[in-house]
Amino acid sequence: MEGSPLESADRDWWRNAAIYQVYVRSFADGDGDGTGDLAGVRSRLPYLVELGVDALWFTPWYLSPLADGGYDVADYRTIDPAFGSLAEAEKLIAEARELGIRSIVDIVPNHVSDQHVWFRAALAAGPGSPERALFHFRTGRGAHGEIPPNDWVGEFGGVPWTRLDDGEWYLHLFAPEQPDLNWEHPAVRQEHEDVLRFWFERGVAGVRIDSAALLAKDPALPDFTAGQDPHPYIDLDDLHDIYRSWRSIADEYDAVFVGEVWLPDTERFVRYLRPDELHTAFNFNFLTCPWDADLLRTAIDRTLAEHAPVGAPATWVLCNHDVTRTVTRYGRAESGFDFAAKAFGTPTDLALGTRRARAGALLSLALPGALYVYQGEELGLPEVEIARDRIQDPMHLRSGGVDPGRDGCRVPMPWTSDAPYAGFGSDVEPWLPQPASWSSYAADLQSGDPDSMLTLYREGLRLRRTESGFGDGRLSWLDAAPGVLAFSRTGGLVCVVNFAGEPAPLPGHSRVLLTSGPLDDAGRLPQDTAAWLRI
Ligand code: TEU
Repeated sequence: MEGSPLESADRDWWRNAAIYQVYVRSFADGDGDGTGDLAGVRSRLPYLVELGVDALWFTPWYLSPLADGGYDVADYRTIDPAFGSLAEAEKLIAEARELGIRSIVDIVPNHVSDQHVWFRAALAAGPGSPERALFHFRTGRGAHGEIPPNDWVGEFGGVPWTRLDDGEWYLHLFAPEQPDLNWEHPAVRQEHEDVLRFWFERGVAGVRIDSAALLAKDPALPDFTAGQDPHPYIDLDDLHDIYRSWRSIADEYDAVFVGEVWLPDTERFVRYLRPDELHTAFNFNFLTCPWDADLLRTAIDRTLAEHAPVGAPATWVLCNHDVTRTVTRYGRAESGFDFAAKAFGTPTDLALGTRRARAGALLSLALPGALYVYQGEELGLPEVEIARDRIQDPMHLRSGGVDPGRDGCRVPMPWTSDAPYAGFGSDVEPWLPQPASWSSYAADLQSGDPDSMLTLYREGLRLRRTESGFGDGRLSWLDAAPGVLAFSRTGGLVCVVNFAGEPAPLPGHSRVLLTSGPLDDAGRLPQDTAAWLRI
């Protein structure tokens, strides 16, 4: 590890950070039971140090029935026994810190598990009780209350209301096991502020806020007719007051937020990033953008232009646990991402997708701001088409089996090519099946291979840390042929990406730092290839 110890490190680390997303359940299995766990993460810390990331974002590791992979939290102050214990989480946070890696935990404020003590109490207490006021309970419409209270469609499809035997309905924007909290209730606000402190006290450097634009609801829970403004539950103004009070707590601990804010309207999006609100938010416009020079340039320009007035750094994300993996997406005719367009059996050219994902990696590492890498992205893992009878994702189940869901990007990691279950660590078959090809992606094979995705990421992240010009700062576009993007950062650092059919000549008087693939015999940059240069 180069650089100074964390204690004296730059308080602005998050403006440039490379943050690695650990989907704990699928990262590494330390106890052999088929499910990834904290022991597994601890055993792989040396790998993460060698990869060269600054922080780890852990998807929810709290007590949970795992009806939505842990985004159904039964108790924020307990680690799920499938993953380990609170003492072990504290150890992991401390060990990572020793190695120069910060930790970010995932808070899910929109809803809790139906097994959370609050919801169980609400069910037991019955209609009209103060316990039910923590959630959104309503009577139904129709002569016998048999019609849901409003016409909303859930985020996972279907009706986001479930009726109880006592006749009342409760709201769940996601699965029925995820009842939505009532953010008008002071106890809901108080509890979340306490939970933030609980984790900040344990040394976490940041919090990812799940579904950050959904918590506040119009208390009338009105029907939603398309185009209605404001929307009854997306991006309500009340949210900003909640995040301002969270910010004051984070400031006491020097901790930071990253909001999961899915809003295509960038102007609305950056309101969450005003100086007294969230530090950062995921930039999904970049993630959803097709592999196309003009569209990506527009997405980059809009992102930078919208972030500038609030002074927040952009984040660059190509992949996470909810979306089709990058090498697969970029290998498809429709290379953008759209939840609604996911389908079984979509034709994919993995060689093409891999080439583009390599170029996309160098593009995103060179852009101004912070960067997220989702576990397995550095191995070039493809999306897996999971057999229908093995899919666990509620998104699949609630779509009536039409949507393949998100399990295909959550397949347990391959570590060792010649070990059972590709070295995931299990003695039994992991919770999701790994395809036959999995061991060919194993980290140990890629480690010694100069042409592997892992080597590209290691080298890219190393240069991003050691060379000047990367991270937060300015970007200037350079003249380039159609279908080629070229920009400079400070100090003569240049990134060129060729999306076009014709090989692109590289600027003269430059030294090549790294390329995503070989240059041609004339030293030109082939299609779907990126290069970093120093001029
Ligand atoms: O995802 C939220 C999310 O992806 C949706 O709000 C999304 O905008 C919608 O499904 C698109 O129609 C987070 C987590 O990342 C995800 O894994 C969880 O399942 C979800 O929240 C519920 O907690």
